[in-house]
Amino acid sequence: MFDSYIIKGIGGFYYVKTGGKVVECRARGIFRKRRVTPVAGDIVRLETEGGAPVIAEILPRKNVFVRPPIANVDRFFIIASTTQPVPSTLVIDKLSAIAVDRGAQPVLLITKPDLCGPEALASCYAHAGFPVLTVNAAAGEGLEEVRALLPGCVSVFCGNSGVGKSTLLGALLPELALQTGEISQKLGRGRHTTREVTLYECGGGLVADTPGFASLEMERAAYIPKENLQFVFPEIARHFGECRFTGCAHIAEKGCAVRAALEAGEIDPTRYESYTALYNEAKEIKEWQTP
Ligand SMILES: Nc1nc2c(ncn2[C@@H]2O[C@H](COP(=O)(O)OP(=O)(O)OP(=O)(O)O)[C@@H](O)[C@H]2O)c(=O)[nH]1
Ligand SMILES: [Mg+2]
Ligand SMILES: [Zn+2]
Repeated sequence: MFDSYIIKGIGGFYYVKTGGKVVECRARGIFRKRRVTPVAGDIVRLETEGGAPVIAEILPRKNVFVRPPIANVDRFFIIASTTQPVPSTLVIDKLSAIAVDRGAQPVLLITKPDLCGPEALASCYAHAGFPVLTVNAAAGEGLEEVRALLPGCVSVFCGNSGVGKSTLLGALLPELALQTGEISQKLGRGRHTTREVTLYECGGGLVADTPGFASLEMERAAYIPKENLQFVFPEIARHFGECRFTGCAHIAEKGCAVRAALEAGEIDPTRYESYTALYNEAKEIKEWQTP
């Protein structure tokens, strides 16, 4: 897809796919001076320094994320399991809001439908305005729907530790033989939690497996000003300009079209709860605290 791009970075070394092969290299010192960290997904220009390849330039990024560290993302598959771990709609909604804010498409991907019915979680997203897929990797169910979204795009699998990101990637790329983690059993021992972001060629696009997180805070780098939050919830954005008051925050105002849509069942309650939670969080962040 790209000429030369970073597939993985570990401890100051970068693995760059270029001309059909992978080269290990360092980055020019200038990046550290400028406080720019190369990340997976970066499109780079290599030069030779003392006989070894070095990253000399990072081409302009479409977007860049701190956690997971990755650039030029077209689509985030936000992966949530029906149970083990129990899904958090707030975490899903934060991730989808950040994705939309940075020009990437969110897709909710529900795993472990064999353990618990996916309907409850899927119904929260019935009106969210982005795709919802259910996948059972072991049974091969739902994989075609995932594959259909891969060509020509940089996709990222993100979500809590143990939801099945690596398992899904392994089902899409069986030749990879990715190691996945056994949850609960033998705590620590024999667990293969993904440690770094790695980009794989998959189905005519690039897919990143990422390490999960135990909790997600709205990181400073991902801060969305409260006025912009209405635009990153597609089902709320749809009502922009319909409220009685311009500048309506859709919290307690009279004549609010968003609250009317909520009461009419056109916006799902947990999505609206997440909107208000993020709005109140954003209200607390002072301008000088932002990057
Ligand atoms: N029952 C069931 N188990 C699954 C399913 N998908 C994954 N698992 C199991 O869930 C556990 C965790 O899967 P992983 O793929 O390692 O999860 P991960 O999201 O990559 O986790 P981290 O790398 O820690 O972020 C493994 O034991 C998988 O076998 C599923 O659809 N059903
Ligand atoms: Mg993993
Ligand atoms: Zn309103």
